[in-house]
Amino acid sequence: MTSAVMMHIVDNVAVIEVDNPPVNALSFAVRSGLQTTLREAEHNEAVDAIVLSCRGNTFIAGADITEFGKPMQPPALPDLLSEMDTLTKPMVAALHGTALGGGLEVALTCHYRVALESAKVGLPEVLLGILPGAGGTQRLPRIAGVELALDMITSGRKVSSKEAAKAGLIDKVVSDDLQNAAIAFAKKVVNNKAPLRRISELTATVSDPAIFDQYRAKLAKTRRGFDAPQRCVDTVQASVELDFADGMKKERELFLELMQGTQSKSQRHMFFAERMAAQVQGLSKGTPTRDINSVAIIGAGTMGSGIAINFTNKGIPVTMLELSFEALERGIKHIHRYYDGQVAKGRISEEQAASAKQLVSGTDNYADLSDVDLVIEAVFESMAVKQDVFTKLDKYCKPGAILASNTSTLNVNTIASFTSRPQDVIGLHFFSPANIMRLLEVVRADSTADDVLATAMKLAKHINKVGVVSGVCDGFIGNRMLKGYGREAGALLLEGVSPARIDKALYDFGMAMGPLTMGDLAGLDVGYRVRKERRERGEYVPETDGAIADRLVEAGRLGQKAGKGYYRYEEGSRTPIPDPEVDAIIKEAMDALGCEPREIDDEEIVKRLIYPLINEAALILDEGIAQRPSDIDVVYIYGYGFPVYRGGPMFYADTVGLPAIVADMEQFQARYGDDWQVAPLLKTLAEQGRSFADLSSK
Ligand code: 3H9
Repeated sequence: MTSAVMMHIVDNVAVIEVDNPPVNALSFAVRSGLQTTLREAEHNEAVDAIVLSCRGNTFIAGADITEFGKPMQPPALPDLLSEMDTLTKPMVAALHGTALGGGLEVALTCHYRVALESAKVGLPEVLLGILPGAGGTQRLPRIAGVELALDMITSGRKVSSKEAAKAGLIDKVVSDDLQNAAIAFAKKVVNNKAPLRRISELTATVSDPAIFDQYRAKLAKTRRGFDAPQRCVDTVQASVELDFADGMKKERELFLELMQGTQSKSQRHMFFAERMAAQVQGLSKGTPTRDINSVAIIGAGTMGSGIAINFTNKGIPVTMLELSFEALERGIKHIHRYYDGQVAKGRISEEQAASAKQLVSGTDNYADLSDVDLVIEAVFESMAVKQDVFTKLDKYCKPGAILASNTSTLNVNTIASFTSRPQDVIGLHFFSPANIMRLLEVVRADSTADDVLATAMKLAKHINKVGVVSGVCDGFIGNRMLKGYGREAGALLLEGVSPARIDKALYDFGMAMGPLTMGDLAGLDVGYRVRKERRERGEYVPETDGAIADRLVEAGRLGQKAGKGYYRYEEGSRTPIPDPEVDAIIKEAMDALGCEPREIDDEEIVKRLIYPLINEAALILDEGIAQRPSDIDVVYIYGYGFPVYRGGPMFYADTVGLPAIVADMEQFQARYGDDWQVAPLLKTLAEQGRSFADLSSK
């Protein structure tokens, strides 16, 4: 017995308890403790049955992910569970919290399962780029049916006790006193002399075997580029076509293959990166936070109303401020429409929608904001407009209110200077659509108080966002990195590579969409205006910069909103269609600038776009704008559609190898000039044989 697993006997029932905070993961101590206590219970004549339960907040939430990639100390989980399957005394798992992955696999090896109403069960391995590797793919279809097993295993979805009980996966649901209920259940099994129900002895059947190919086809679209979901289908199919022992062999083989692959390493990296992002340098766990019970949003446009929904979803009242009545009404209607849509989709009830709508009010008067705890400004991206807003906020808001800007590029220090309380000012950069995208860049200005920053990070989690701290610079972490990405897309066009080829290369790399489709979505006029203003200010902007985009804008092709940009769009459709008119504009620009077409393969297209991201990120790290490389990965995956199976730009750079990236960049520099200058940090790491991961110690 180890201190991670304890056993005591109640009325001839051995109660084995796992105690391994925070989530009772199946570390070596737990596996070996379980092995010892189970053997003891099996051999103890005073024991008639076994209850397996956990202390703390949850039943076992899975294998210990920190042990992955290291040599596994025996007993390995599959071996432990094979042994458990031979035990002759009834075993009952008592489930509370989240019984996930290896935790659910342990429970499925017990003969019965009793769960708290609030408990959830799931096999989320696929989200880590692997598949359940301790019998989950073979036992779940045998007990819960192939359909539910395919759904749960390929999506990683957590299922409520109620749903699990309906599928036969849980035998009894109780509202409290779980351990005693499980003991009573075990005693009943003993008294009734009920046979042991080993799931491994059941048969998995499927009414229509076409379901496997249907799943494969669906996942090829919804989980494009991911290996694990397809392999999950293979293993569930094996549960139907092979006997239990051979199915287990197949599961093992595919599990190991995925575990050793780069995709799983990337996805596991993201699991920890996301949690690491919550740790803010200079803040301790004890940093106080301010209460946020009411929010005001300045600006009721698409962004402002999207931001508002995050708070109303959590029951926090929101006051929208707009100077024009029409704009205010439009914003509030947008929020109401969102809730009506949720009702129509069956996600919430009419009553829930009605109470969420009631949380939204509107005003055109700053004096009405005198009592709110947090204000988020989401107005037009101009410093003069921000100055006007923040001067008023400073005048009307109560002391201690947090004043945030949703600016995506402007200097938050300057914005803070418009108030007499710069310590209360912070950047909260949401990504569109603001109620859906998970990223929140939290911009720490020079004077931002620690408790304001800590409050913002806590709030991010509360509204289901992943907060990442950024320092102040033009574009913060995410948008600043896009500079070279956009530049190279434009340069490739001038080398005769079509928009569709550029976008396809990046889409095939795994990006949610290519750079030009993204440009059309965001609107090409924004960049056009910026370049024009810079030229008018006398700043040097090379003729090639935005050469195509500017011509498109001047031809009225502003992007999706105009029905045409780099592509054309049919009425009401977002599908980009290549347009010969654009080819002609590109040709005209190439002729005007004396550009020669070049043969460029997809590999170069990807390097030309992704390496500038990595290079700019290296500068951002060097300047201390980002706290650590993994934060940058989180920004790109949650905010910019970077494929999670590549782990984010920094992790991807490490998998390619920094010396190889530097060598390619030096070649590009020789051909294209100093835009390709390698960042000092990137060069140094490459020379020293180190990686970005080596910088991620905190
Ligand atoms: C598996 O089981 C494979 C098997 O099929 C086969 C094996 C052969 N291991 O998320 P939180 C840490 S694969 C180690 O903030 P919450 C986490 O890093 C596994 N550590 O809490 C964090 O540490 P820190 C399948 C883990 O309440 C702390 O616990 N299972 C693990 O918001 C708190 O986490 C999964 O994929 C772990 N398995 O959510 C489940 N899990 O405080 C993964 C968590 O130092 N876990 N930690 O930052 C989760 O989904 C959530 O953590 C959970 C709690 C829902 C459990």
